Amino acid sequence: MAIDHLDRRPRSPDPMSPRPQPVWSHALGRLRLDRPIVMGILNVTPDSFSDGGRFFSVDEALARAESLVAEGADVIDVGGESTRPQGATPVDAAEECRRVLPVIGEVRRRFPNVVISVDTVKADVAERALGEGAAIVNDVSAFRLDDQMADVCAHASAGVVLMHSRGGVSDMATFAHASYGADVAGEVLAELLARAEVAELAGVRREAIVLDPGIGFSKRSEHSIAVLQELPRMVDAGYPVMVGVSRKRFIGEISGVRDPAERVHGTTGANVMALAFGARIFRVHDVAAARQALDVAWAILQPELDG
Ligand code: HH2
Repeated sequence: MAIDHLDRRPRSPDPMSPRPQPVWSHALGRLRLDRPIVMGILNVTPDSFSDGGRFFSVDEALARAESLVAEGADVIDVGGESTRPQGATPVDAAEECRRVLPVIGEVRRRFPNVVISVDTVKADVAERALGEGAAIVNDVSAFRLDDQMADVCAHASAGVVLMHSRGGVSDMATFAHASYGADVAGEVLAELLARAEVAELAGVRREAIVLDPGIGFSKRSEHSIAVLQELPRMVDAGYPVMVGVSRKRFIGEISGVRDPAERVHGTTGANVMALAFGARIFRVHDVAAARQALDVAWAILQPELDG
């Protein structure tokens, strides 16, 4: 029975096979994807699900950014609007700009070597953040919620993360739209590929696009686990893949750990599996743990180190 179960598991992509895109191009250059890329989360929000309110002032956010860099983050993802599962409070573009722009500008000045992404669904916010020194737009709606987003990203040659979700900001992290047929991963992939087409038609270059299955977004735990199990299918679509498993609900449900801040070990387990299944970019709260785990797992995955 155990063997049956193993036999049905999707295989990880062959690490020897050439990956179509070894780089991720963004507004200020390129990130090489020949090692795991760690994206540290910097929420400048009063209500994020696992660290809301902790880094709300500019000074506090900068101190946090400094730790993320010291712990080995390649990218800092600055977000000013929460999508927390309990139902987030949408904020307008002016308030979101007030939260993120000073932080982005200052992080850019103090840490010129770190790449900054802005976590937003609004084209206005993205455009102004790119003007302050962000190089990547991380859109949890994959350009669904703002018609101008694709144009803004194309015009700035921004790197983009197209994350799978359904619904609006206030319900995308709930189960309101979590209905799937038998092939959850196939549905998620098809919806994401349609968004990638929209992006490319607007002029976003293919090598600027990263796909993210949107763990916990419009997904029950079994849906999140299904898309992670079948991550190689997403990788085979030819775009680099990012995952955001950090401290999420499915880890709490599997482990029984209620406090999100205590879910670092479960996060590590999920990230390492995602790496083996072909993900290359990892959005995390706990950068030091992810850096160490992913670098070690990556070294073990390298064929030239075998035997
Ligand atoms: N998850 C969250 C927010 N942004 N972006 C991408 N690309 N992928 C994710 O999985 C993802 C994301 C939710 O986590 P967090 O930022 O900690 O919480 P909040 O939405 O409350 O700010």
